[in-house]
This record gives sequence, structure tokens and C-alpha cells, in this order.
Amino acid sequence: MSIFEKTPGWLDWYQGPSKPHFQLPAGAVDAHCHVFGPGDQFPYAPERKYTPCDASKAQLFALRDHLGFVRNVIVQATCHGADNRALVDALQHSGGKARGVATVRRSVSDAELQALHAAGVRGVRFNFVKRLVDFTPRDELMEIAERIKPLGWHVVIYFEAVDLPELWDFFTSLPTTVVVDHMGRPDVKQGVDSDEFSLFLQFMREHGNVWSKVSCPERLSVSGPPALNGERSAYRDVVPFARKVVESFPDRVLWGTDWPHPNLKNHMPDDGLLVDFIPHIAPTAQLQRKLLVDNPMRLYWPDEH
Ligand code: 0GY
Repeated sequence: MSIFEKTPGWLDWYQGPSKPHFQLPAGAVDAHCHVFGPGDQFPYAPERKYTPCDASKAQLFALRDHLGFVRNVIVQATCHGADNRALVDALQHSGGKARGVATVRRSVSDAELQALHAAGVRGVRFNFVKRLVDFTPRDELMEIAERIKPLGWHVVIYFEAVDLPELWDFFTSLPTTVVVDHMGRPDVKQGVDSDEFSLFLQFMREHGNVWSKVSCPERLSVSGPPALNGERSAYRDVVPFARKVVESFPDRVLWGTDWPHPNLKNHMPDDGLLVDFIPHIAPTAQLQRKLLVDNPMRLYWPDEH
């Protein structure tokens, strides 16, 4: 059975992803992806809001090689709560080719943080998307941020655009580098010149410690995937948003597949097509190298950069 072939009972993430037409630069990093379970080995969190497909480290690494990436940044998703065992297992079997972003609670010990660091964790994720998590008090999050700062870690934040005004003061008081997932989830129907997206650009402009992933067009798009007619320019309505962020802040952007695409209801993207989205948002070789190599290496493998 091919590593991409569907295992009975698994959620139908896109099987047999195409080969991208876009050739990734040497040393490219997929800076946002997940491993899920397998659930019988690494159980899902009781407090989870969804139960994902199992998506193993072997499948993730096969996808990495198939698409032409060299490294992964594996991000803890809410379905595993603050139990980072599946993430750590994947990092430890990556041969140094993966780094991680974990979720921790206030109760985490210094020894546990050190062990996560040794495994390759370089950040914590704070999730503010209401459909995904219950509320965590800001003082708990700030305490965690202060504790991970001496390790050289950063904070990844996930929120929806409509909530940025309310979260602004908290975000701008974080003491570390701050990485925003998926451009703060703009509502693309409002357009790239909307007040909402302008506020996000202001957030990045005024705060040099804020980075953004320009990923997940498949989540943000209203126009959706291409018809199955050989057309490879999918998710066109998201291009102006991601391109604006890449061109405005070329040294503070990251890109990732988001494999295996949890919670997508309408379609599962072909990861090869997602890679072909990149030259539309980063149109020059220099921008592509910053987005896919220089920036993630600086943040996650500074010693090798
Ligand atoms: C993503 C997006 C989602 C899920 C999570 O932690 C998670 O469960 O991040 C989502 O549902 O939008 O980046 O994986």
C-alpha cells in the first residue's frame, strides 16, 4: 500500500497529492503542519472540540519528500490539548529535520520545558479561536510567555480577524517574537483594503516582533479550489492578502501546508496545488527564498542558518 493511500476509517485528506509545478528552493521548510495520533498510541485530548483523522509522522515525512520540502515545523493542534507526546515522538524521529510548537499549561515544570526543548520545540501556541478552545486567562498565558522567553522560544497566536481589536493589548505586550497563524484569518469578502485587514497590517507594521504565516488559502478562500480541469491556480481570492503581507514584511513571513487540514468541511486540498500557490504570493526568487528558507531557518534552526 502506498504511504498516501487511504487507511480504512481515516478522514479523507487528499490522497495521492500531485507533484507541484513550482520548484521549491533548496532547503525549503513546511512551517505549519500537524501530526495526529495515531489515536491508539497517542490519545486525543478529552477536552477537544473535534476528533481528527490519524495522520502519522511517517505520512508527514513522505509528504515532505514528495512535495520537495526538506524540513517541517510541526504545530500542536487543539485536539491533542497540552499533551505533546505525538509531537515529541515525531520530532525525535525526524533526524533533526523537524522543529515543534507545543501547547503547555501553567503547571508545566522547568524540567518538562527543558525536555521539550531537547526534542526540538521552539515555541508555544496560544489559540483564541472560540470554536477550537475554551478560554484561558490572559495572566496564565503571560506567565507562560515569560517562562519560555529565556529558552529563546516564541509565541504562536491563532485568532480570527474580528477579535484582533480586543486582543491587541495582550498581543502587543508579549515579550517574545510573536508568529500569527494564517494572517489572522481575514474575511476575504471584505477585500484587501478593508479596515479589518488594514488593522492587521498596522499590527505588523508597528510591532517588529510580529511575524505571520501566509498559509491556509484553502481555509480563507470563498472562491475555493479550481475545477478539476487541469487548472492549477486555486484560491485566487486569497492571493492579494498573502502577497501584500509577503511584500510588506518579507523578512517576517512563513509558509506551511497545514497538512492534514483539520476541520475542513467542503473540500480537502491537493497539497501539490497549495505549493503552486506560492509563486502567486511571493513572485520573485528572492521573496521565495526568504519565505521558505531564510525566515524559517532563522527562527527554528538559527545554528544552521
Ligand atoms: C490549523 C487550523 C485549525 C485547527 C487548529 O489547533 C487546531 O485544532 O489549528 C482550524 O480549525 O482552523 O491551522 O490547523
